[in-house]
Amino acid sequence: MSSNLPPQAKAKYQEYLDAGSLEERIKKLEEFLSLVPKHKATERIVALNKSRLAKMKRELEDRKQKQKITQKGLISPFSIKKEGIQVIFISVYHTPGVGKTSLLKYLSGAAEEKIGRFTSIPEIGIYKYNKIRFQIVDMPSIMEGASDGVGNGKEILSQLRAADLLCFCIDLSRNIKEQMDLLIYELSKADIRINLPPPPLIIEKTGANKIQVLYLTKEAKNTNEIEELTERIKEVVYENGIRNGIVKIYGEITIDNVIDALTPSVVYKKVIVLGTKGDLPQTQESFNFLKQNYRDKFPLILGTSVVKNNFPKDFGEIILKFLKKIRIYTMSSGRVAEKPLVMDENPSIKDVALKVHRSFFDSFDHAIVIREGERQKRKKVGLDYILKDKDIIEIHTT
Ligand SMILES: Nc1nc2c(ncn2[C@@H]2O[C@H](COP(=O)(O)OP(=O)(O)O)[C@@H](O)[C@H]2O)c(=O)[nH]1
Ligand SMILES: [Mg+2]
Repeated sequence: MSSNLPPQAKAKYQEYLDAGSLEERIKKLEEFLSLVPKHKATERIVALNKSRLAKMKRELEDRKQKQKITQKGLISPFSIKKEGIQVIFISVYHTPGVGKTSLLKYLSGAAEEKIGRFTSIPEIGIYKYNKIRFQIVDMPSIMEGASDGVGNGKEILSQLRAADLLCFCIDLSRNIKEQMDLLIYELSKADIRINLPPPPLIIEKTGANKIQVLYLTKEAKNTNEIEELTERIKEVVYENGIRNGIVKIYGEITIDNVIDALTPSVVYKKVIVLGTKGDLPQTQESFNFLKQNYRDKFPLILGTSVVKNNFPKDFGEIILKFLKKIRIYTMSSGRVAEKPLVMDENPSIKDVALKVHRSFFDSFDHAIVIREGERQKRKKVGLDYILKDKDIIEIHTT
């Protein structure tokens, strides 16, 4: 163990070495890492131990997966069958609550009788916007230690991992920093990365008996100390039990990105912030504080009040835009479907054909695309044609 570590960190490292169960070892090593000051001299130790942590978490994940298979049939009250675009409301525990169930009722009409009462299991409602269905999930709130299991925290956090969108519901009449920081901290401990794209790299196992690092774009090469980074990457990959592999890098990355890529529990989630109870005194100041202090990490922060009926009328539109989703309307025999297909942006005709039904792709001949506002409104196109939001398409088969 390096000599430039504080004594508490060294003691914690010993506890990690002595720990028995895998869970305990993970916990101790996490605590150790939080005690290590982060600077140049400790960089290597931090990276190596984070990598060890990633490996242990992978083992734990594998074990859980096996348990899940053997425990089939046992359904937790926290598990939610996904329908449409899933949006989860989450907040910090307070009495009375921050207003999640009230928002759910406002958007979907569900769970009215639960307003003002602590909801200990998720409540679900459907919010419809221009024929698109959003499944709104009102989660029980979390408290400090949730990521360690306090107050069903593990079950709650594990549900967040499947969501398409998370909404932090922040009571504007209470301390903003306390609520935001607790949510950010517990989610980060549960390996949920907020409003970050997955890092541009993949790790592939190969036959060759070595670890190779390839920088495949100009941005990827744009790192000073590239040799040092390469060495570091090889170390952490090796530490994870990978003896032969290729690390392909497509953009600017850090060593932490590589460790995240080795940690199966890491997920990347989009989060918006909903300030609630905006009708109460002093909430305008709180809302300004929220925007000023958190806008770097949270590009979308909205103030609301169900009491004043103050909520964006185009919430569905806002969500689609934030998630970079678009709508495609299919047409058959000249009749346009009311309900759009919701797709990731820039889909090709091929993506749409496959989504509708495989047979549309197999026997595809051509498609007609109708795009409002275009000089040539109606176009005959092939499988590679890229679509835009609100395009209407008719697929013709042979
Ligand atoms: N003034 C005000 N009170 C609200 C608002 N939304 C909810 N409340 C009240 O806050 C309390 C908790 O609401 P609830 O929806 O149950 O919160 P939850 O625990 O987060 O689900 C209830 O007494 C609600 O009537 C709001 O927009 N303004
Ligand atoms: Mg509630």
